[in-house]
Amino acid sequence: MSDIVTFGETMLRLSPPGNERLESATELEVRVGGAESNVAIAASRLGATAAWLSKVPESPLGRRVVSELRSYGIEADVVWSRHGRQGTYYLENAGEPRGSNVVYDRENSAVSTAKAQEFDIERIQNARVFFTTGITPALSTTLRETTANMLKAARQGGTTTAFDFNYRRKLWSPEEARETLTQLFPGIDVLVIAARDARTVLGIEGDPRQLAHRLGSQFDFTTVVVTRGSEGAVGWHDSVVHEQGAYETDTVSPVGTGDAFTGAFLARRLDGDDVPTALEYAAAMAALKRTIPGDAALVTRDELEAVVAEDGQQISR
Ligand code: KDG
Repeated sequence: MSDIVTFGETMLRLSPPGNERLESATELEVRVGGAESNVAIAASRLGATAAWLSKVPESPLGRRVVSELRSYGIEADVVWSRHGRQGTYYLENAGEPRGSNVVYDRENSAVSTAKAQEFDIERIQNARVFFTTGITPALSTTLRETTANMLKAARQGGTTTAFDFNYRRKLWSPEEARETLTQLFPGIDVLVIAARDARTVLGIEGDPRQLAHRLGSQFDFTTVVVTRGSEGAVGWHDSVVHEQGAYETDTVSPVGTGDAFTGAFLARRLDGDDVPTALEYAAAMAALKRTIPGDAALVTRDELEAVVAEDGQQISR
């Protein structure tokens, strides 16, 4: 039995060194990344047992993804497929004003055909938390149904369901995302949503405390966490709103910051923390992730404790 089971696509990530442009790069660094496995890794770094479910091509590329994730200590419980490809993304890194650029090459990936019945659903039903994101249903109509079925199965088994809204504008329009994701809301206990996504996709503007409260009461979530990047996060639970500032950090790589935050939040909640304490650890984990290249938050518990203990580093609360 795992504390947390996640489901989604993990891609190969190819990035030119430094600030090189993709169109002229002569080398590409290979890593792996995907929101749901990033969350599993972050949670496992804090002591949770974590499994990632997916469908992966039986190919050297698929094996690369799975073996790398296993090397980070999470269980990769995958359906190996003879059809479909390994999803890939290219990442150009640059400072402002260019910013970083993501190019997806993930159509017809093996996971896009994954059905709930291909997996051991008891794994989800025996877990304490089942987690997926709004990226998964954006990948195919099959995955829309699979995501809904997995959330339903989790609930039937008494497993807490957690979901990061994670709107990806390169995968679908705000209207499509709103229509699909709000249909999933009744099956979700813990919602994590960026204030930016609430604005773009749900059309909800304004104060993040009111936003968290409004989402929480309107859709019957147990917990809502609204993330605000460098402005921190707001958590709504038991009708009470808690505010958490962001920790100062020297950013080496922002990719995966939100996943590090969510993985830590879930792991600390599973450990018995109340929402404000879990938010504090999540914010510290997010800051530490930004100092680490790659998608995964390869943070130690001692590092996290040290950052939280140095309370003076917080820029706002
Ligand atoms: O959250 C980080 C993710 O964006 C990255 O790991 C890639 O999962 C990914 C996606 O679909 O964008």
